[in-house]
Amino acid sequence: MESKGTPVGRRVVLGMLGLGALGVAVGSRVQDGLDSALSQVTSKDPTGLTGLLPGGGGFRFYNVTGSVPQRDASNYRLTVSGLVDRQAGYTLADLRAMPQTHMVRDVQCVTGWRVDDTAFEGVRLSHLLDLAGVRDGAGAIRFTCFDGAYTESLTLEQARRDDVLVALKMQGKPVTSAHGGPVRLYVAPMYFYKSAKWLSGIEVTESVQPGYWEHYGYDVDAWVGRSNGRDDAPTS
Ligand SMILES: Nc1nc2c(c(=O)[nH]1)N[C@H]1C(S)=C(S)[C@@H](COP(=O)(O)O)O[C@H]1N2
Ligand SMILES: [Mo]
Repeated sequence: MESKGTPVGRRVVLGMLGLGALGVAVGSRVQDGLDSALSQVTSKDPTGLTGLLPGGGGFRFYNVTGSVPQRDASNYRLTVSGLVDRQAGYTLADLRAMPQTHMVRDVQCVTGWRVDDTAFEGVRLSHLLDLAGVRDGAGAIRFTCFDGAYTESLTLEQARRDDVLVALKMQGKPVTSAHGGPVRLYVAPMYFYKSAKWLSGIEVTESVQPGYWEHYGYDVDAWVGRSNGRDDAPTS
């Protein structure tokens, strides 16, 4: 598994520089957004607080835009579109009524921090794809987010894995706004940047379209320990 001190590839360093510059540019606005998210969470659920603070629970807060977007059961929609037989727009209630899969896996950010044994629960992405009926000629999925900026992608084969979830719960409770609620993606075998927060669109496409961080040099196939300049393969 991934550990601290693993050599970091050149492209990852370039990407981290990109992240640092962005952090400087929008840092104060990000902090404002986080503060308002924190106050909302605090008023509803005091125990949610520690999980959101840098260092608290091990998670770091990431957001490429300047505020934490808010949607709830009243206005959340997840659309499934593209190369499918049946387009769909699911409410939170629709998603909650589907078969739920629970898994406990490690979270690993490509910049080095990790949170072991994190519980995720939600609908398998493969289930949504089956409901939609993927057409011949489809090869990939493009994910969009209601922050209006972040995107991600998976090959169809990756998307059909059992350990890829459209997550409604994280750490045993509904995904908080700061963690990408009400619905985020969880791609267990890949670095956490694949796990798009504030998920609002699943588009079936012909081929992979690189996501947000992938334009900054991060690998599209983001297997933990086998991408981004890291290689845990046996040496003998
Ligand atoms: N929409 C969106 N999703 C995102 C990101 C983001 O900035 N925006 N950051 C990614 C990265 S790099 C990481 S490490 C995780 C962070 O998730 P967290 O904020 O719940 O710790 O979300 C991923 N998904
Ligand atoms: Mo990350």
